[in-house]
Amino acid sequence: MSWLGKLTQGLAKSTKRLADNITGLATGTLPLDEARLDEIEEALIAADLGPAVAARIRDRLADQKFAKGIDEAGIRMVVAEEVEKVLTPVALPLEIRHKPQVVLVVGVNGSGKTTTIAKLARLFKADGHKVMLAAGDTFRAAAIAQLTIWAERVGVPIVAGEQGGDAAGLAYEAVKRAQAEGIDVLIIDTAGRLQNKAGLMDELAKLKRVIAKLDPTAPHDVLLVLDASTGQNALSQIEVFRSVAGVTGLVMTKLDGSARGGMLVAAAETSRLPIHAIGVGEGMDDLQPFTPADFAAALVGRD
Ligand SMILES: Nc1nc2c(ncn2[C@@H]2O[C@H](COP(=O)(O)OP(=O)(O)OP(=O)(O)O)[C@@H](O)[C@H]2O)c(=O)[nH]1
Ligand SMILES: [Mg+2]
Repeated sequence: MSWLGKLTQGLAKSTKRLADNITGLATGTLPLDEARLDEIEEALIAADLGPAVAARIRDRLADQKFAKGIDEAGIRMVVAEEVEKVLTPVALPLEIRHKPQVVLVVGVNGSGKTTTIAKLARLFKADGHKVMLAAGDTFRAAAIAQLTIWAERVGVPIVAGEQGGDAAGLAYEAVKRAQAEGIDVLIIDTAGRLQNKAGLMDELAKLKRVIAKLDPTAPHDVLLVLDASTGQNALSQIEVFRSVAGVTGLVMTKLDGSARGGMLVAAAETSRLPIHAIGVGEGMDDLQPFTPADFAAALVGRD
């Protein structure tokens, strides 16, 4: 299936949620009165687009040009246009601009960090870059094993140590090897224990400090992986990780099978951080940079 097909299929639940929320809101007295505009605005907030985007769409629907009426397809078109406007400045693929470029991947447990790393490695490798992975989540033995399996599957080298080992020390070794071996992109996995914010902060700060000894400009990217299905919680994760890790960009995963794809729009609107890629499945090829127009059309269910 094509990426666009996967995106559309993946967003099906989100599309349905949005459609269900606005169903019936276009019919009735015309022009759209305040009460109905309020209902539409609430429906858009309930579809996770965020209050600011919902308010802008409401303002547009209040325009005189809709005095003769608007149907549901018309509302969907206005929503798609606004969604595209929000996403256009932030839909930026991760660019390789250093050698080796050190990419640190952070996020809460289960958000999809390790899988995303494998998918990114696959994308970079396909673009002809030499990729290396580092198993910086030394907290769980399973995490090291999982990344090792992915490295084999994708066909890239991995630097891994013992469970319980020092993550910063491992990252240091990985950067050193990447420099020595002419690697283009080094992607470092990390543990995601958010329950202990102080511990997480210490570990990430130490990791960054240690690799900066080998390259003062590293890490070049700090990617926060967000699980779309966590809904509004994703917004607070952005705030926390921005302050503890200096996040430079986002990846949103699990847009497939979640009804909360609208979160991507709210995350873009509130954080203004680049959204480098989106995940619509568990396979190696299920992560891609995205085109705002395609995402917006898929979200509102428009061809
Ligand atoms: N459906 C779907 N599942 C995904 C996606 N990305 C990751 N997953 C699944 O989510 C689960 C957790 O992914 P991991 O990559 O292990 O997440 P993690 O952040 O590394 O988790 P920890 O190492 O426990 O902190 C796995 O079962 C993945 O297959 C996605 O885009 N779509
Ligand atoms: Mg992991």
